[in-house]
Amino acid sequence: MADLDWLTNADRRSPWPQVKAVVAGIGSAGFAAADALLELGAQVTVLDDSDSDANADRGGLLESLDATVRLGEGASTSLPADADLLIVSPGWRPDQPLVAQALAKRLEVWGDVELAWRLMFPDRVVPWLGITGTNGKTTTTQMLESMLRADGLTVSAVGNIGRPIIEALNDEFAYDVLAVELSSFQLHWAPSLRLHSAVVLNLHPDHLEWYGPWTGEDLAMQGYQDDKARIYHQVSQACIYNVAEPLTEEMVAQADVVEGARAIGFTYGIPAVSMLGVVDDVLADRAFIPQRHSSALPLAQLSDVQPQAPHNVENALAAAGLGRSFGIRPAAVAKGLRDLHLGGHRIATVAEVGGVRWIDDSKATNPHAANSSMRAFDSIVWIAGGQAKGTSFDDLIAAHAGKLRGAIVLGADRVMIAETLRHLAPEVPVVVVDTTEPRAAMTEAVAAAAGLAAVGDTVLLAPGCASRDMWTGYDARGDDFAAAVQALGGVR
Ligand code: UMA
Repeated sequence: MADLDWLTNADRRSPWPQVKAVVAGIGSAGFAAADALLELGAQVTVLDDSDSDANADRGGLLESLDATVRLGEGASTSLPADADLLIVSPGWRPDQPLVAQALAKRLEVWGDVELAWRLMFPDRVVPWLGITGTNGKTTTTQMLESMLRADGLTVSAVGNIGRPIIEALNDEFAYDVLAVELSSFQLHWAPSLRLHSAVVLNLHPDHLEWYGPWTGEDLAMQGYQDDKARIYHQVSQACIYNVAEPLTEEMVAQADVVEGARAIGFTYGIPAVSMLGVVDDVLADRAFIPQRHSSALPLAQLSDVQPQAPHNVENALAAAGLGRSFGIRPAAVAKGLRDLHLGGHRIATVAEVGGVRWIDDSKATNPHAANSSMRAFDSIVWIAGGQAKGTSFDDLIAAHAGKLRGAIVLGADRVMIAETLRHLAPEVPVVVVDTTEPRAAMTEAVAAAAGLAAVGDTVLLAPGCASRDMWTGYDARGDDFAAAVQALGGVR
């Protein structure tokens, strides 16, 4: 291996042609990373255990740029002996053989987000506003992007939301700012980020199956929490936390930030000094105004937030906090919220027939998100299930048992959820759908829900689980729900 000690501090100006880089994964993150490294002249090998058509297409493109590409079962079992650097796609765990080999050899191991941070053009360094948390990341990122745009700024929403950050860096025009959604995986593999401002929206068990195998089951939650907390590291302006979740404030207190960075809270209640919150029907800023000790500045009406559920108002306040830390005008917060057309499947009303509301919150892919949904309704027939990803449903069911009129469970972890319901909500009728063909299963679930719902009830698809055991994604699951509800006709 050549003497590449400089790699530890590498940036865009480094002598990349000397580097033999291995990229693990050829999904959107890996492809963007390999492409950027090839452009800088690095020698790139890309490995992926799947030779799907999409991967083969991307592989062909990279080969035409002189990359070496190995696809198919076993492709990632061993690290090329001459590798200097490993770039991992976000979902790769530290204990996977390829990654473990690189770590054992003390190679630099970065995610695509770390690479993007290092490869920013020195003459157009763009501030990053970062968003993480278990739930609400994508919505908050969309809200922030819309607010920044409403202020006349050139912005892109990037990261876990779908667009690799590295791709945006190579856009022809320079951005004023980036709205960056960061997952715990991305934060794990990105040790040098120094964000302008950042928020951890909330923290609840999720992705424990990613941590357990290398932290040990007992420390999985701690590992997840530590990675989320990394977002505050070296923040220069504002560390924004959720007043209702003291753990997020604690993370800020423990963070190593740039001197002068402020801790700013957001709350669904009345804001204290250095917080954003709600006063009557108004979202108000008591953080970014000189008179904050005596007054609050109105930013937007509650009705500007759609859907107007409490957790979504919290998302709007977090986005407003990030935007205000970057100096956007108050009016841009209201305009940004109004301009925003959120993606579907987030507490979307699908039908309202015979006094029963049918709500699609297929985006609720973990128990905490399902909890946010359930908080918004009083009398619920609940459709749940899918892949629970190692999480527990105990707290969720205990918290809402009193308002459940019935529950229908389907998907891979249906039995676990049904058993939890039997223990913690023994009065609630439970229907278990064993069918695994997605459409048929959802049709059965919807029919069972129609049988259990009475006037005044809400049938709520808030699965608390990922959808990939049966569907291609949460959107396909929500679409099947809507189709099955429509097919009921007069519903009830
Ligand atoms: N692979 C292997 N061997 C392994 C594991 C994976 O070869 O042991 C390969 C897979 O075959 C696949 C590739 O690695 O071809 C990884 O692809 P991917 O689909 O997992 O990832 P990307 O397409 O690169 O997308 C990633 C993020 N995916 C994950 O974090 C799992 C996307 O977040 C993100 O939008 C994208 O980068 C751009 O930044 C998605 C996600 O599900 C939405 N995120 C999780 C979440 O929100 O809960 C964290």
